[in-house]
Amino acid sequence: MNTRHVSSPANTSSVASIVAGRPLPPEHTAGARVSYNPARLDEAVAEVELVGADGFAAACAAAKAGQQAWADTPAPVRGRTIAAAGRLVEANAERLAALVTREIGKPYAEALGEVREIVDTCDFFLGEGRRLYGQTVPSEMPDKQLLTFREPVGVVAVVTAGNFPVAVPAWYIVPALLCGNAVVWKPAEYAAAGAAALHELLSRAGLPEGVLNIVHADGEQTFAGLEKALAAGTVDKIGFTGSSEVGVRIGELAGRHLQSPCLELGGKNPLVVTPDADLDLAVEGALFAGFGSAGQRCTSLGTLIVHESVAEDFLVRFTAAVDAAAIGEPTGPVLYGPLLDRRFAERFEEYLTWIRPHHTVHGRARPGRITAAHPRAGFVGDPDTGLYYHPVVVSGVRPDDRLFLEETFGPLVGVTTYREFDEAVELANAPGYGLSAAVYTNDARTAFTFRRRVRAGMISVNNSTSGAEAHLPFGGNGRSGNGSRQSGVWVLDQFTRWQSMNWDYSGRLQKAQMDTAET
Ligand code: UN1
Repeated sequence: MNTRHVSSPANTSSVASIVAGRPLPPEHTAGARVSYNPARLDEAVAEVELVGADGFAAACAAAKAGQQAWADTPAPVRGRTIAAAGRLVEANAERLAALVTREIGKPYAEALGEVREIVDTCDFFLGEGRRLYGQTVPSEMPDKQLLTFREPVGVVAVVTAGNFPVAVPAWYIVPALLCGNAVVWKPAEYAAAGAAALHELLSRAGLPEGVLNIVHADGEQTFAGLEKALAAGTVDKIGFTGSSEVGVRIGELAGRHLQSPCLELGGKNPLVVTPDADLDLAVEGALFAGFGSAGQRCTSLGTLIVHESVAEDFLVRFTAAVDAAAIGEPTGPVLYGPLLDRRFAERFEEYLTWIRPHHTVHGRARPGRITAAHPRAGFVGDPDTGLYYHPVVVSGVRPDDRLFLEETFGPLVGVTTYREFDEAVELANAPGYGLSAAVYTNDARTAFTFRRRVRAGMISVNNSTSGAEAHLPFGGNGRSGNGSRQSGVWVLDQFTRWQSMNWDYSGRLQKAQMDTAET
């Protein structure tokens, strides 16, 4: 660890890029930034030394140099290393979760759940180390055997957001390592301390030098670094979780090098409440989906689509639940705490300004009606110094509203109504994302029709849009991603390439398509 910033208070750590087990040399330094506690903006959590594009590329080169030895390690042995990493994370779960809470304001219970998800991921991939199956395939010719193998792709560059600062990176890092790849991880700068702590724990599991590296850099230097590394052939796969706008840029960059990245982007996730739904259950699900993590999950609820016959009743119950929710100091039992970082707070404030009455969209005047706003007095945190925001419910949201179309990434839920089921499906698909979608219904036909017709990677029936489990395919389509999937066995297709082998033991040259055995 770099210890240059000795003037920092005792509980402020110094965070540097660690490549092949050592801090990157000073010539790569390109500025610094501080990560703050969003509940107390005068409290620095970490001073983060940033590197430039050359530093990023140097990390990729080091990863390339270390990768082959790791790929040569038998997969079951790699699995045991992953398991050891999981045990280290488990043994340090409270410490890591507390750091996550302090650095990004995630309620402690959620932060602990996030750490638990890393352990679950390691548990899952321990077993995969003993499988990582290939296939034996029949040949069309006699005395010939066809086989398939999974081979690591090489170096995986992992670029992650800070809303799930440890679990989502682990969704990439753990399977990528299990598959025999080396990793260069670039976490969000505002979540660098938690990332550094996770990196340190995973590194202690016994990975060979250069196999797991962490680089702190700003967005533009990361792009430039990726470009250099792609040109040098030292990055073979990019895994990116973040906004759809940045995802498009990553996709373009990777495409120029004929690579297909793993893109997990934003969402405008609908939750449909049908007339036969259990309304109290739907209220509970919508509250957690919309306001859990302050609405800062890519799977957070965007728009409630409620059948007009139950809309009024639902809205009364929902706003009452929102008003009663505990919001504040994230170390306590709250629904949500502060927003992640100033950047997100500023963006959220833009939406708040926009929804004030008489703002116009597409040239037409349309009032935005706030039907629920938490009284400031209800906060147990310090709203003057922390990035705390009222929960906002906006009813009467129309399909051409910004609020209907854009991911707001904050404690804001739009509500609209529908008459026919087809209309609900149309509204659910309209924003063009396709990550997660939920329906509350007690009718199996409605549930399965919804699943089939809503273009989302993940469908929930009578449950929240958020809260995906660690062993199901995670990912989306449209503006939510390029169809890549994380988690479970499905992610193996991201971090391995299929190689086939044909072995002819006939003692003669058999020609495919020409010597095919007659039937
Ligand atoms: C994200 O917000 O980037 O579904 C991922 C969930 C989480 C993952 C969210 N387990 O809520």
